[in-house]
Order: sequence, then structure tokens, then C-alpha cells
Amino acid sequence: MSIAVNNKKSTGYNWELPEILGLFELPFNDLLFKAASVHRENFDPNAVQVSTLLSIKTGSCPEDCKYCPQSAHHNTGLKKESLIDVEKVITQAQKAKDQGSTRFCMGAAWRNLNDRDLPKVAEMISTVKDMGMETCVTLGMVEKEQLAKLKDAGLDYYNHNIDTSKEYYSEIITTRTFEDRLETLANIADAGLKTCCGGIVGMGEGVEDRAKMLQTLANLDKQPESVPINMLVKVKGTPLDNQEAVDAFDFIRTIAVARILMPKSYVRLSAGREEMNEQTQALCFLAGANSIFYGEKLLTTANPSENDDMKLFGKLGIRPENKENIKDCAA
Ligand code: SAM
Ligand code: DTB
Ligand code: SF4
Repeated sequence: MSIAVNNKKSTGYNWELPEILGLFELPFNDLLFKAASVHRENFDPNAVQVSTLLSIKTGSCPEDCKYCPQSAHHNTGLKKESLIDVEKVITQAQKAKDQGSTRFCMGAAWRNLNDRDLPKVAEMISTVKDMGMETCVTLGMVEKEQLAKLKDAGLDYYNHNIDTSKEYYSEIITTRTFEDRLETLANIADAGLKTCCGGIVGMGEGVEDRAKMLQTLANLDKQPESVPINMLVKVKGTPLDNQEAVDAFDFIRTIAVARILMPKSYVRLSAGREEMNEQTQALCFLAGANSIFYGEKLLTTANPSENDDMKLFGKLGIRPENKENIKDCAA
């Protein structure tokens, strides 16, 4: 079976499901070779962008996302916290910057951004931007007018994940629809912000759902600049706590297909690294992952220590990406 490396049309990409499934079905070595080749054509294969996360409002979220420890529908024993003060953000952003992180992502457990909270979030964004870091927020659904204000404050990226396929979505979340997600993504693109959008592997979905999720991302009018691929972090008290673990090769395949479908996007090896050994992470980098969340905590769950990550980078000859070493052709 011949597989197109991409199928660019003047209006954007138009990946068909059979060709994406064809990629998933390739022998592992063929898939990795193809993905690594696409990666090299577009990026420095030995540079990885590092982003740090901070939860600015934790828990009590009205949405019922089955995977999420912050949903008010599940009892996970999480310590809840209302919107934190800007001073706390400054301390954490400075720490992240000192450790070599170039992007600071602030996440809130909200269904949507409320106008009441906008000025404080805007202040957080402008403060982090003034510290010389790229800024990203993930605040749930958001309107165009609100996005314009966040952009004015210095926002670079808005993270809003589709999480899974349209078909599997209602198995995971019932308090909003896949179309709601797409609508917000259109608002983000219209506002001229960079999009960070990806999903989760390991929620009981099949390979076809993973293919469809990547198809939706790749065929957006503008491919997301950043594509986080999360491996489900199983949190006690969430409905997905007992989900069967994902096979590492299936996870690596998902990264590889994301790289091939979205050649100029940063593909982020996101949540779930705490459960991955070094070899799995190394294969993810070979498959085209070129961004990670860096720092001991994601939003509420554990992430590998900075020390462990730097040791792994050292073993692999990988450099954290900074402004000076970004390859020109990268998105
Ligand atoms: N409330 C906002 C929203 O859902 O858009 C922003 C925060 S939410 C925590 C951001 C993303 O984190 C989710 O879309 C999901 O992809 C990811 N996430 C949350 N819990 C996770 C888990 N247990 N394992 C993997 N990814 C998770
Ligand atoms: C994304 O795709 N993954 C990050 C970020 N975007 C906001 C969040 C991962 C959260 C994992 C569970 C937790 O720590 O609460
Ligand atoms: Fe709320 Fe976001 Fe968690 Fe869903 S993923 S429960 S919207 S914080």
C-alpha cells in the first residue's frame, strides 16, 4: 500500500482516514523511519522545547471529564484552590525560567473563562511575558472578545484539547460536545493566537479513534502549532482509574503518526512520562516528539524531576530549545 507523506491542498491538509490507518498499520521500524525523516526535514532532531505548567485554579470543575482529577463529579481527594495571586505566578514562572523553560502554561479548572476573572488572568499573562517567557493558558471555553483581551496582555498560545475522536467523545465527557471544542478552537485561530491542541491516549479508545482524533487535528484550517499527546494519568477516584495501561509501542505509534500528519507542529510528549521508562521516551523523541512538560508537577499530578529529564537529555544528546537554536524552517 502506498502512503502519501502528506496530501496538501491549497486550503490546507486533507488527510483521509484510510491513509492514516495505513500509517498506524505500518511495521514499527518503517513508521519510525518515516516519522523521523519528516521530523528532520522540518526541525533540529536534537532540540526539544520545554514548557512548564502551573495550575492557577484547582479542582471543583463543573465538567465531568472522566479522566480528570479536577472534576467536581469525582472524589479524588484533591486539594482545591481558588484563583491564585499574581505573586505566586511570578515565583513559579521565575523558577521555571531559571531551570531553562521557555514557555509558561497556566491552567484553570473552569468550564469557561468568566469575565470577572479576566483582568487577573490578563495580569498574570503580561507579567510572565515581561519576564521573557512565551505564554500559554488553558481556561476552558472562551469567547472572541475575551481572547482579544488576553492577546493584548501578551498571550502567545491557548491550549484547548479535543482529547479523543468525535465518535468516542461522549463516552468520556457528557457536559459539553466535540462541536463546542471545535467552536472554541475556531475562536482561538480567529483571534490570531497560536493553538495548542491535542488529546489523550489510553482512555479505552481504539486505534480508529486515535486515527480520527489526529485526522481532526491535522485537517483543521490551520494545523495547531503545538500538539500535546498525553498518556492517561490514572488518578484514584476518577472513572478511568482502572483503565488498562497503554502498550508503549501503541503510544509511540501515535506520536509518529502525529509527526507525519503535522510536519511543522511541535508534538509534545505530555502527561504520562512519570510512568514511562527512558527507552520509551527516547523512542518518542525519535518518532518526532520535540516538546515536553518540564518540572516536577503537571497541573495536579507528578511529572519526572528536572534532574531526571536533564540526565535523559544528556544521555540522548538532546538540547533544550531556546531562542538561539530554533531551526528556521520550524513552525
Ligand atoms: N479546563 C480546561 C479544559 O479542559 O480545557 C483546561 C485544563 S484541562 C486539565 C487540560 C487538559 O489536560 C485536558 O484537556 C486533558 O487533555 C489533560 N488532562 C487532564 N487530566 C488528565 C489525565 N488524568 N491524564 C492525561 N491528561 C489529562
Ligand atoms: C495538556 O495537553 N496536558 C496538560 C496541559 N495540556 C494543560 C495537562 C495534563 C494534566 C495531567 C493531569 C494533572 O496533572 O492534573
Ligand atoms: Fe474541568 Fe478541564 Fe478537568 Fe474537564 S479537563 S474536568 S474541563 S479541568
